[in-house]
Parts: sequence; C-alpha cells; structure tokens
Amino acid sequence: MADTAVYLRDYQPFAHCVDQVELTFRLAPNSTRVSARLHMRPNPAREGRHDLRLDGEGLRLIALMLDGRPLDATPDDNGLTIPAADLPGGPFVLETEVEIAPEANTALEGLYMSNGMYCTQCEAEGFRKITFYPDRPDVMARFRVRVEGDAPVLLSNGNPMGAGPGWAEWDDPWPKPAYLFALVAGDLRAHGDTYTTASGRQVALNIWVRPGDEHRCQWGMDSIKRSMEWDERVYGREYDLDVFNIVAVDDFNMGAMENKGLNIFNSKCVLATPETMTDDEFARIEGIIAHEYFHNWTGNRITCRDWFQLCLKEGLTVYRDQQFSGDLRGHAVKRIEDVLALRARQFREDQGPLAHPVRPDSFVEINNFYTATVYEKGAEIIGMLKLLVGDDGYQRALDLYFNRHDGQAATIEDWLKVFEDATGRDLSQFSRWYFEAGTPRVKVYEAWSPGAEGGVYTLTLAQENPPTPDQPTKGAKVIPVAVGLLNPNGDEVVPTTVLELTKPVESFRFEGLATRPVPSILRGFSAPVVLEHDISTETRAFLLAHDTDPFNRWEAGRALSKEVLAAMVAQGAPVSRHWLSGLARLVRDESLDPAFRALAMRLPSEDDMAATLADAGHVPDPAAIHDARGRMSDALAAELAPELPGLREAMATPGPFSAEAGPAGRRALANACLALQTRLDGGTAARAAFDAATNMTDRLSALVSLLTVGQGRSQLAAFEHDWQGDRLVMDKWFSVQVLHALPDALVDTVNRLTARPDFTMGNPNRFRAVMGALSANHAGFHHASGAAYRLLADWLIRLDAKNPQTAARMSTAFETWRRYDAGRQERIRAELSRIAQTPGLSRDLAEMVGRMLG
Ligand code: 0A1
Ligand code: ZN
Repeated sequence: MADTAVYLRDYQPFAHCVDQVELTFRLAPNSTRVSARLHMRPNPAREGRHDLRLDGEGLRLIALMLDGRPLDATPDDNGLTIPAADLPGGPFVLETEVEIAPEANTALEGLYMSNGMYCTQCEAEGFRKITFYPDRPDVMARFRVRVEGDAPVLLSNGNPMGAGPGWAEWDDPWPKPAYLFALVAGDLRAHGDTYTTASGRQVALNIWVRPGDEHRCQWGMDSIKRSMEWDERVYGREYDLDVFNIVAVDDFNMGAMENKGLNIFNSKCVLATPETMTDDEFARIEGIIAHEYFHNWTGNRITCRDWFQLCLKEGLTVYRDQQFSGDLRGHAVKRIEDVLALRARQFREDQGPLAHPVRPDSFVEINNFYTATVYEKGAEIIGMLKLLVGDDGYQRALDLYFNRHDGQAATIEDWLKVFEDATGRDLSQFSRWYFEAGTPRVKVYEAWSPGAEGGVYTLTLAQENPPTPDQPTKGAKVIPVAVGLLNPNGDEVVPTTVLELTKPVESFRFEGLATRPVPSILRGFSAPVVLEHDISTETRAFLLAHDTDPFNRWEAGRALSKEVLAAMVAQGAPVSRHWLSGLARLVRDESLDPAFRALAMRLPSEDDMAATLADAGHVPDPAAIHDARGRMSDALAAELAPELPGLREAMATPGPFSAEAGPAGRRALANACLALQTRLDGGTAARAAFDAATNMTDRLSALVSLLTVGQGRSQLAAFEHDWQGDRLVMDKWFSVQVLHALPDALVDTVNRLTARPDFTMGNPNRFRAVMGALSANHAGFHHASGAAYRLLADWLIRLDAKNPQTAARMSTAFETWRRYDAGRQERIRAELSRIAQTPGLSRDLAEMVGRMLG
C-alpha cells in the first residue's frame, strides 16, 4: 500500500473553527445513528474563503444539512468536502446524520463493543470513525452529547445534564479536541466516592465496572484520590468538573485513555485485589491512574497543536507520573525501575531501524508513534530541563506554561519558550534533544595530578551522537552529567554536582583533593545516554559497596553483572568471585531497602545482554546467553544458600495485605530468594510457598520459580482450576508458560495454548499475553530454526486483518534483527518481507515493517 507521509512542515491552522458540537447517539450494535450539529465559522487566522474538509471513515451518510437546508455532497474514502462556494462567509451550522456498526468494529478505534458494552477510543484519529468532523487536535470545541440506548448506564464527557429511561445528556464546558471525546454505555456498576478539591469543589468519583467486579476498585479509587491531592500540592492543579468517571473495559488496545472527565481503562490497568494482582501490577495501576488523571491539565486543558507534538503531553505526563510514584514509593527504587524500562524499550528503539526523534517530523500512521521514545525519552528530557534550570526555575516555567497556554493547543516551541522566559536560559542547543533521534554516547577520561596544595582531578567527557535513519549527522547536545567524588575510604569528598557538557569534548577540574578520587558519574541517570567508562572490576565493586548515590550503587552492580556475563558468554569465563561476594554482601545488608536489594539481585535480561554484546562488537548467541545467565543464577544461589530460608523468613509480611511500597519490597526480596532456593532444592520450598500463598504476588512468584527450573505442571493445573473464569488472571497463566518455556519447547507451547477455546485474537490482552511472551522469551524466540519468527509473523498477519494497531505495535519484536548472525537475520528478513507482501496489509503494519526492513 503506497500510503503517503504527513509532514510537520506542512502544518496550517484549520480553515474553520468549531465553537460547539451537539451529538446525539441512538445506539444499536449494527446500526448506531450519530447525528451531529456543528456550530462553525471561518477561522480568522486563515485569510480568504476555504472549502470545508471533514474527516470521516467507514460512515454511511444519511443526511447533510447546512443552516437547515439539505446539501448535496458525496463523501470519499477519508471524508467529505463542502466547497467554499456552498458556505456562507460567516457562522453556520452543519448537520450530519451517519450510521455506523460498533459490533463489527474489531480494530477497537472509534465506537466499538466489548462484552456487550459500547465504548469509544478516539485518540489519535478514531473520532472520524464516529462522525464527519475536523479530526485534528487544534480544533477545540465544547461538546454536548445525548445518548439514547437500552443500556442502564449511559456516559459521556463532562457534567451530567439529565437522564431518564433510555437516555442521558452530558455537557462538557471545557473546549476539547475530538480525540478526547468518549462515550460508554452498558450494564455497569459504580464504585463511588467523593473528593473535595483545595478550593472546596465537591467532585463525585466513580469507577464503572461490569457487575461482579465492584470489589476490585478500592485500590483504583485510592489512587485517584492520591493523584488529585498530589497534583494540587505539587503543581497547583485542581480538578475542574463535577464528576470524574473511570470505566474498566476488557478489550482495549492500550493501557488507558484520558478522555475529559471519562477516562477509559483497560481493565488490567485498574482492577485489583490482592488475590488477583501482583505488587508490580498494583504499582503500575497506581501510576497509570495518576498518568491519566494528570493529563487533565497536561494534555486536556493544554493540548497538542498537531500529532507531531505528542511528546508535549506524553513526555510531561510521564514525567509527572514518575515524580508522583517516586514521592509515594521511594525515589531510588522508582528511578532504577524507570531506567531499566527506558533501556529495555527506548534505547532498543533508539538504536535500531525504528529510531525517531522525540518530536518526529513525519509519519505515515500516527498510532505507530505512541512509542517509548515519545513517552519515556520525552520524560527524560523534562528531567534534564529540571536539572539544568533547578527546582525553582522548573516551577516558574510550569506556572507560566499553565497560565500562558491554558485552553490552547500548543507546540514544543511554546514549551521551550516558557522555560526561556521564566529562567532567561537559551535553550536552542538543548532543543536538539527533541529534534534528533539516537542515544548519545559519553566517553569518560580521567587525569590526576597530585600536588602539595592538594591534587587536581580532571574529568574529560566526550560525546558522540550516532547516526539514525534519515539523520546521518547531528550536533553536540547539552548533557547534564551529575557527578560525585568519593575518596578511597568511600567517603564523599565532592557531593553531587551537575556538569553541563555542551561541546563534543569538555574537561572539568576538581581541585584541592587529598587523594585520587573515585568518580561516581551520571548519578541518578541524569541524562539518557550510554556512558562509556573503562574502569576496573575492583572499582566497580568499590562503587557497589560505597557509592552514596543509590542509583549509581545499583548501576555499579548492574555493570559488573553485565561484564561478568559477557565474559562468560564470549570467553567461557567462570562466574566472577568479585561479583558474587559484592552482590551477596549487598543482599545481606539489612540497612538497605529490601526493594533495592531485590532489584540488585535481578540479573540483566537476555535481551539486554544481547544488546550489550552487540554493542561491544560481538554477534550475540541467544542460547549461550541463556545458559550463562542460568549458571550465574546457580552460582548466586550457591553463594547465598545458607541464608536464603532465613532471609525469606525475615521478609515475611504478617497481617492484612498491603500493596504499599514497604511490604511489596519485602515480598520482592523474599521471592527473589525463593527463585534462587528453587534452583537448589528441587522445588520443595516453591511448592510449599505456592500452596501457602495468600496473594497473587507470592503465588505467581512460586509458580514462576518452578517453571524456570522445568517444573510446575501440577501448580499450573491448580492455578487454572482456581482462575479459569477470570480473564485477567488467566492472562498471567498464559503468559508465564510462554515466557518460561524452554527454548526448544516454545513453539509447541504457543501452539498448544492458541488451540484452546479461551485463546482469542479479539482480546488484545490475551493476544499479548501469548505473543508478547513469545518474543520476550529471548532464547526461544531466537531459536536457530527460525520457527518462532515464522509463528509470530503468521499471527501478526492474522491479527492485522482485525486489529492493525496492536499488530503493528507487536511487530517491534523484530526491530533488533540486525544484531544477530547472518542465518537469523536472513530468517527474520524473510518473515518481514512475507508480512510486507501480504495483500491488504494495513497502513499501520506496512509502515512498521517497511521501516524495519530499511
Ligand atoms: N493517551 C493515552 C494513550 C493512548 C493512545 C492511543 C490509544 O488508542 C489508540 C489509547 C491510549 C495515554 O497516554 O495514556
Ligand atoms: Zn499519556
């Protein structure tokens, strides 16, 4: 399919303004009628008279009227044009009536049905599948919505204006773009509460769920209230409607959506009880609820001028949700988790064929740009800005942003300008972070000259900005490098200082030092770069033992683990004693947060190791990585063997379950110990733990510990027996079997699971549970036979015909293909080509595969 790209440089304001939208929905699964009255006028920002172009896809036009008179116009595949000659020079009312079929909508964009319930997903361009409309974020209008249908609950954005049997009306006083429109109708039950804002506004809070799920809403409700309180306290932002509704939907392409006053959530991202969800999931739910809630200001009140500016709302909102979770759950552990995710997803993207700038300048399908780069690197850029301008500067800039741009559709240039105006800083060089793709590399050189007055330590930093698709050369970036210096006893002699690297190479002097210091560089991961610092294993072990910056302490252990693993894979080296004793000491250190100790015990993933080896010029061998990683775990288990049972006991969390960070961290450490114990005791402890577990965290950990050593059949059966009626829990059951299948057994495992009647492509969660795990099982996916590549490609082709968005997202499993040996590369290339040649392939998947093939 020869789809053309959209370019940022072609942006023009829309030729008309929409002041008010009145929508009426008459719901029916196969023939929903949507009537729209658009109150419009020419846009004074565009001179002259212009045709009116409305977007519209898959709509059956029934009636079209202009100022009460029928109008004759024929839609094309993408919309409807009303010639300028047919329009009056001033304000006018355009009325349309269309018919759509939500039940036939398997793409889950626009209005669709999930388990008998109507729901919508309009971001990015789904509203055009509901009615003819200028479906672009810079067209902001007030919406009034009437919903008619036989469902007991009928919801839309804004405040309720009235309801009766079979109808409800909603009014949203805040102008918004169409992508924030939402409608939900179904047999739903509310878990309700209220919140009083700082200025005394009473807000009704509801989480709407299917009957029977009411008891799974308490954590979500607590998370809403925490988010509201935090945004008032930290950013001075209050909620601005009488109601805040969240709806849990089973079939949803993404995590959740920030529709004004009516957030729609994938049920997996909001419903939780201790019996059904793990601690990690509780934390994730809290973070996603915060994220969607925070969008009310950063996304809804101030939205994006066009989709190239997506990071304006997403990067900032991710940054805010990370701050929130850090405040609630501890900053050190949160930062480590965020950096792990950044490296696993964003670095992987930024260093491969799908690399793109945080603010791209062209796209074929915007849904393909909801990426780790736009979201997570977008958030990192904000963290860097805050470091550079300081906490006060950041606060002044944000206050100015909200004052200046409230009610507007803004750009990255607007965003940078508020920082310039609030702080006086020139950000033109810094802006490269938004416009240039790729992960910068920073090399470190050290020099030491002793002297009678104290020695001088010089740190030289050199940056390199590697080429990425369409961007062969780049300028130097502004890189904040947070540095601290330790003396050989481990005392901090220079506290954390932010060095600003702005040139290709720059030196920084530290004077008056008694002894040669040990540097701790890039503290807190102050910039999203690859740090290249040749230091000895002893120095890494020293930092692991002494660094006063918790992030860098963890980072030292991580770097050490990778070095050891790389040597084991590439040179057949034995497990290093340095690593073993350093890590064991940290695990035993009771002064440290258990969550931190658990994170330190987590070995680099196989994918991460493949990336590391490829980066060092080796061709990664997935089977060898898998084996070496197993041997490393065995060695750690042997090292800690005598202490494991005691450690687990010490980490017990008696009393009622709590998903807060403290008890969750203790469970994480106890379960990390159980995983090691299982490698030694033939599964005795894990079987007992599985039987004794009273929450999903402990139960699933015990099951995974067993699966990892090739056991757990009867536990899988018990798990299935207990949870077969629960879709969200069964997703875990599907997923863990695939994720932990032995490499040779992976394809058979997937085939066995997909043959079950409860495997369905229609539910993205279930599809991802299996196919996401297929590609995450590194050694199995990259099995030399290529069978797993073929299997995934087959399923992506099948899914694409129904749900292009999710198929395209999941195709990123192949993005690292150039890392591997010629045989594997050839096999993956063949699968990508086969996908590309599939007749009728979606624009979504075609774009992704085209970019990966390069
Ligand atoms: N804005 C949402 C993410 C989102 C994007 C697209 C979707 O469907 C195509 C759904 C959700 C967020 O950042 O949470
Ligand atoms: Zn978002």
